Amino acid sequence: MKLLILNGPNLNLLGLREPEIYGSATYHDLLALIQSTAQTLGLEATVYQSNHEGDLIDQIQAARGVYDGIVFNPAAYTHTSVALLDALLAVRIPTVEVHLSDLSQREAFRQISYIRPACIATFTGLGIRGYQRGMEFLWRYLLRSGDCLLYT
Ligand code: CA2
Repeated sequence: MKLLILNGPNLNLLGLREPEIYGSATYHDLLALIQSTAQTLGLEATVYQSNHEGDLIDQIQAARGVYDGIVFNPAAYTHTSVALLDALLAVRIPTVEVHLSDLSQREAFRQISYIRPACIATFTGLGIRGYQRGMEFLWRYLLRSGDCLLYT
């Protein structure tokens, strides 16, 4: 099983500011958690971060036939990007939306997620543990649905 973990703008700076909102874990901590979760579940995880919307769209398009599932934190593009929604709807790869912070407790403009209609689940407000929960959720979902393209 192969999962693509996609991160949007500024998430590479995780740990450098606003720990009260995003937690104190660094981006390096996040990468380590993703790889240890992948090892535990016996799957392969590839992480990609970009500050550019078009890059993220390219990655989603290229994921077709390669990845079984996507864990996606589009960061600020969550609240603006119909293009990311369209890319996810086009490739139809099971996708889990993840946010470090609890969006329901934040500004009105963060209450809208354009990508949510294309996602099978959302984890929000769990810090970097949300990525682990998202990977576990996809792992179970893919094994149950029999939709896994690649077994290792
Ligand atoms: O809570 C989340 O994961 C967000 O997707 C993070 C985005 C924000 O725009 C969304 O509304 C919610 C911000 C990403 C910036 O990440 C940093 C976090 C800490 C330090 C530097 C960057």
